[in-house]
Amino acid sequence: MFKDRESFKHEYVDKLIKSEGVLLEEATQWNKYVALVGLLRETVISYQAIAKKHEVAAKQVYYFSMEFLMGRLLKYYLINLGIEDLVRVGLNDLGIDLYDLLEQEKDPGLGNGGLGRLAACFMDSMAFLGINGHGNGIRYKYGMFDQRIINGYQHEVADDWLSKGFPWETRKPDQAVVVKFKGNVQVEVLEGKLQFKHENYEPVIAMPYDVPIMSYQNTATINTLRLWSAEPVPLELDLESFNRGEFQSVSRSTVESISYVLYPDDSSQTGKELRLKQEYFFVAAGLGSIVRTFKEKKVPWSDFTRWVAIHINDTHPTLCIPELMRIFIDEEGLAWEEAWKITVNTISFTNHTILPEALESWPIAMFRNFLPRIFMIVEEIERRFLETLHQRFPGEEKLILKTRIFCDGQVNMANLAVIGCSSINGVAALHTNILVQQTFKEFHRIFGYKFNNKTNGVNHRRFLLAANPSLSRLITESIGPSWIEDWSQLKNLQAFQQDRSFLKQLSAVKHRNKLQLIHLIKEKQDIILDPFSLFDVQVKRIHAYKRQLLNVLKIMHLYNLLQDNPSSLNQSYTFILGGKAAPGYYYAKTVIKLIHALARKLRQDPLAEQYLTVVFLENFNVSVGEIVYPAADVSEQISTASKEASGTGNMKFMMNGAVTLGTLDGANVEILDSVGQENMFVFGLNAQEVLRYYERQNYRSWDIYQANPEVHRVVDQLINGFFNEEQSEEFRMIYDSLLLYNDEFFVLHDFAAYIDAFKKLREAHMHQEKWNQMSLINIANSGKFSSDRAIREYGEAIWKV
Ligand code: OX2
Repeated sequence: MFKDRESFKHEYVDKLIKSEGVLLEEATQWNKYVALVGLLRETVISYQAIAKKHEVAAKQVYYFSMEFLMGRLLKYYLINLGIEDLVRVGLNDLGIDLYDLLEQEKDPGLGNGGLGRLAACFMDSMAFLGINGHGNGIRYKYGMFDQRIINGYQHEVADDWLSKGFPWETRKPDQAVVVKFKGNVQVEVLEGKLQFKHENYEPVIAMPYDVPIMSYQNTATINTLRLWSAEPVPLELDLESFNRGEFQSVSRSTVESISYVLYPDDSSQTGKELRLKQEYFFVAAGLGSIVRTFKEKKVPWSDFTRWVAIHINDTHPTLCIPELMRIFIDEEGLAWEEAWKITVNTISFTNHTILPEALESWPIAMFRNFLPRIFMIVEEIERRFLETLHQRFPGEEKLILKTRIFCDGQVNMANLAVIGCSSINGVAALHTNILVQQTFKEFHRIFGYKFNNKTNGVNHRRFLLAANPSLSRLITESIGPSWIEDWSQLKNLQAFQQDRSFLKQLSAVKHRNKLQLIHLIKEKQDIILDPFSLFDVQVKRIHAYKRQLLNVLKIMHLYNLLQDNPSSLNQSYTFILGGKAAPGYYYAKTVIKLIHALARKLRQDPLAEQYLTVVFLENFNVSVGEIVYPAADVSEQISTASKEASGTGNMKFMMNGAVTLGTLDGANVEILDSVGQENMFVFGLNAQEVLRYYERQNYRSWDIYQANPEVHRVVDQLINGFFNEEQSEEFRMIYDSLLLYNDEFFVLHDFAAYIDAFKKLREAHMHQEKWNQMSLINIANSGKFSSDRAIREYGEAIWKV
């Protein structure tokens, strides 16, 4: 690309003039940033053009997801292109600090949490492995809100990430697709065949914006993330059909609202009209463009599955099933049977949660009103499905009830997804077992062959190589650089277990990374932390099942120990928590306030101040994560067993040498398998025990409260003025969740075991060398949690690429 530093400088200054219209001396930081991105983007898309030319015909994978939590791209692409140093030095010659330009980039927050970040990691690994895999999603005008904390309360600020533009994207008007909502369907018989004519609909233009996806040093596979934005149809475009009454005009604001904002709640389904519109919008747009591309091949429809795989990320894009059927039948004239066979064989589905409140369903009347033709198709899918069920399982009413698409006035999207896909996977072994044995038990009898596990993975090049350069350097010096492209090589670090000098360096790296985090927290929140303190971190969405509350109660308990005996803690602990609460989730917001109340209480007590610090990291997002994971000593993964499908933060921490304190939930089970009991602190009920309690309904949190004085004390402190005399009612809701509502997430049950595990952890941390060994073993065994491993499995077993 750039021959040398001089040619880079030349091209860069030229780019500033040609694209930004400014000379170097006049350029703002933003101009300088845009020019650099422009250069990189052009380079990457020119690789794409060349790759296309040489491309041997290959199957294309389309990953449909409502969320892509990409994080910043500039630094990462500099690394992938292998030009970070050249660019840094070149810019420096021009009087520009690369760091300042990196700071110009907004963090594109088009996702809530794990699900969206997983999609982003998968995009990278597909490009890395040479799979032609493209993302299909929504270009939300406003992504995940920015979290501000005022007096301990969360405030949401709109994330206006596009205000100055997003220089990585290219608008593609020639590839726009028209999406049709509402209206009515005329059925006619033409030459003995039924014809369906959609009339009076409300058209919306889906405008694609493409972002090129390039992974580490692989210039032969440049993929595309295509994000759709909703625009009104210019009437003059098709005045005749408008005059014929074929479609209705819709106001600009109604149309634009479709891609206006990301729903900021990943744990409950609200059944809102706008969300249904968003789902159909990006599904219809994506499939429209896939079919258009396929038709250029001029091969028969029966070859569709050979060339195309469509993956749906959770149930949000389930409308792919009826929409693909609609295209095949109404637009391409295929018979139902053939269309169905192709559809099922092309589409695969990942489930990410068993929380009942997150499983999507739509009121039938709303669904029919917005998507009249799709509704007819879903009805027919169910009719045919029931027909086969009655034949195969005569008289099995329960089985039939549990697998219906239409039930209790709702359209059940998970059931539609299972019926219409060839593969359904869970995201960790435990989660998949629960899917098969509980959530989709009946379906498992019908379609056992469809179910499989694909344990999640994370992009180790972003979360280790790029996020933790000090550790990456140490690893490369020790085992060579091949781990960057081959995750299994990390295992070779195991050989350094007894190497004192290595372990010392490892601990020095951790110290350096802590200083970096301390710097960030000082800058952003004006709080000063002690780098010699143990950093215990829990960063993730705030949710009752993730049990940030359990962590808080633990810290309160440590405080109580200190009150009773000032010499009970012999080292200093820093508890770092962070994460966003859904704006309407009152309980989660109260937990944030509680964390702040505790932080204040500790700050105000001179004794506690020496040993215990609590910090709430404001506005946790991908960029903040990249600084936090490398600095953690302890990774808190303490969800109620069975509730966290997988977790991916657990993997990012582990890769960076943090030791896990966790329950046997989600992928923690597999982390334990990898590192062994001596290198992880496990506690609490396991999934089976939790599920048994739910089934038998024989858990009594009150009994634990009565029996355990330590539990009694911290629970009382929630409401007895411990935090603040005047506002002792503030945390009543949390108190009630534990006692009045019988502690749905077993916080009190697991409290004693958690305290015990933490005590063991504290003891272990006293032996520095032993601790560093544990840290090393975690890093050495984290390779299997690379998304490269996960995507290889998806590619081989599901997409057949
Ligand atoms: C999350 C799950 O809660 C988490 O356990 C998992 O690691 C992640 O998806 C990626 O698979 N929304 N977010 C999730 O599920 C849903 C639904």
